[in-house]
Amino acid sequence: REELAPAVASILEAARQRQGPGERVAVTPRDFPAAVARAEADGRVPVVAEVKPTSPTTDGTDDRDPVELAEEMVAGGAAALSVLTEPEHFGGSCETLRRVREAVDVPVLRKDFLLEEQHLDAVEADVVLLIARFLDDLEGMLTAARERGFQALVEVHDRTELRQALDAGADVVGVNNRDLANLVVNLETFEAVAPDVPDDVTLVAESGIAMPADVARMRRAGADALLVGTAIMRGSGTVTENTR
Ligand code: IGP
Repeated sequence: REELAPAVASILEAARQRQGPGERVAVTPRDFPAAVARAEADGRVPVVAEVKPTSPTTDGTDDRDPVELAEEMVAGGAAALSVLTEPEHFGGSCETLRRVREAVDVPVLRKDFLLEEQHLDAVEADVVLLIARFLDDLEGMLTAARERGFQALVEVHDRTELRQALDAGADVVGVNNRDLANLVVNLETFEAVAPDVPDDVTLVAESGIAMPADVARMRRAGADALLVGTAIMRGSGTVTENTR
């Protein structure tokens, strides 16, 4: 296997240890592609606003109430939300996700390092993140996610992973501008992968979107939606103010 940044290796190690609760969930999801299309039709840039208290590349932990933040993000126009549930490196929790999903009516993505089927059983969400790079059996996980009612955002970082995602049947694809091997962000990542994504796939640009020029750039390159964490957490929580 490839060399990974120590922080990422440690995240994966912790994720492998985690046990699912054993009880299979059955969700009726809020439709993510429809929420993206609705935002677009309303003249809003479709933003997936992320509740991320901390990360391996962030200083300190944001201890504001995640539910209040989530409500502000939705009031500010977010088409959907992403909530970190990884506890040790991102300050997330499944309980936070549950409370956020109860408080808002937009689709909520569960952001975590889900490596096995049993990890899908922890909590109800509308969309789960599946990171192609870390999943040997992506198709199996995609099927397992769908069996439970989830939609899946399959995250890729290059065209090889995109091919794997499409072959596995992904219909929502995220291109992570951050390379999980070294944690470096480069917006060219999205630009290199986007041309190979079929039109009927909902395409999300992830990470490193910090200002309006980045938004415009990702949109020009074909992003249907933008996943923004740090830039939104840093500000007051409203999308319009914080994608500046
Ligand atoms: C958000 P940023 O640079 O706006 O904070 O990035 C999101 O893309 C990032 O949190 C992320 C992530 C992940 C986190 C993308 N893929 C996988 C954990 C796991």
